[in-house]
Amino acid sequence: MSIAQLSGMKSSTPVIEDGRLEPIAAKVLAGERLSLEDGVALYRSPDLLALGWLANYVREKRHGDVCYFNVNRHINPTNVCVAHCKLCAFGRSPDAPGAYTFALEEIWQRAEQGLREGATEFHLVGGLHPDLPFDYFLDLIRGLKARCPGVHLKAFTMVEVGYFSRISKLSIRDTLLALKDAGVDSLPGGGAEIFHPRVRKVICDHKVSGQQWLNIARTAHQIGLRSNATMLYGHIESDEERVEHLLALRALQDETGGFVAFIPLAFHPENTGLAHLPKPTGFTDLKTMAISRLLLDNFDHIKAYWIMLTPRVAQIALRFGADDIDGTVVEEKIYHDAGATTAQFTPRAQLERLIREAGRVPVERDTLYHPIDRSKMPPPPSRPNASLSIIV
Ligand code: V47
Repeated sequence: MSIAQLSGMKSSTPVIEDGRLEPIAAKVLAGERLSLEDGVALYRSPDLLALGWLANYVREKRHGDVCYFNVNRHINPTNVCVAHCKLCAFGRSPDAPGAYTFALEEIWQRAEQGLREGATEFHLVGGLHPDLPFDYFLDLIRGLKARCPGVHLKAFTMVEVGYFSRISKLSIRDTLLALKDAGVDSLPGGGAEIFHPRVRKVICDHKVSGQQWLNIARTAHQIGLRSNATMLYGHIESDEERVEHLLALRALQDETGGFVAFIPLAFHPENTGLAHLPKPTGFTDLKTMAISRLLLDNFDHIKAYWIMLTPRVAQIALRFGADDIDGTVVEEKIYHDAGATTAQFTPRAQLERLIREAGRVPVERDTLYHPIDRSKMPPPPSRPNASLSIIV
């Protein structure tokens, strides 16, 4: 049976080649929730075009042709990290070559540069430093808010929050309240990896558990801090473990409604403790994007992070379920330490071109997906002899 028959749409819509997908397609078209078994069947199917069609159907029902992007800047205060996760090429011991920790002034200067470039969001994540006190991070945030009051601070993963709670001896709730009070506006989605303990034991043994990650996210949402969520795929996880991960996020979203966007993250093995593993392929990237859109029926946004997917695959993902291509980024370390060959910065004109050529309508957004109208905003501050004004 064709999807056209199932949906009553024009016969030019594609045919499902893999008959096992037909009952799942019928559920999607009827707006019914998919199960664990459905998710695994989607992963096991080679019928990428049918999957993409279904994900695109759901995506267009929610967002039409709109595709979001933002003007942001990533800042990684330190790469010194006690966790030594096998999956990571970014973290270093304090005395290892390439280890760095920015002085607060350096971070604030980077942020002020970001402000001049028109950034509406700073994305701050870093290592679990053995010596920096929690106050360093609170001062960092207070200083950013004082210097760039209009910029949204999306800062610190659930893993960092768990670590801050340990070193400050505050409860998770009080740690989050202190961060919020200092000026954190929301949390990024990193550190989720794959929740299953079998996988975590191998790829990130010393991090918070999957259950702890979910509990920290729950507490953040309860005190009014929204967050993103991620899944790191393409290493040692099984299809079932991927789908269980997605369904755990869906269950928490049912409870709190606090997740803003989901970002599937493709594993980059170079320079990691898992460098012997092959990189996930484009097929897996697009499948994971589509399956995420189909399973996460209570998430508004699915992001195709161009740094990780490459701009080419991210662009195609805009027709496989994604409604967001992330932002200008400017300076990226986590993926580039792990062998990413993408640029670190994509100007907004290029993001808009990628979106338009995929037949979508680019809409600049803030972190919480409110559209931004630059004509109604004050121009970004300029500095005499500023070396670059690259974005707006
Ligand atoms: O937490 C680390 C992952 C995450 C590798 O919330 C790796 O808007 C692949 O979370 N290969 C950081 N992945 C990135 C992240 C993110 C990115 C963009 C937007 C948002 C958002 C969040 O990257 C880490 C970890 O899960 N990671 N090392 C690696 N070798």
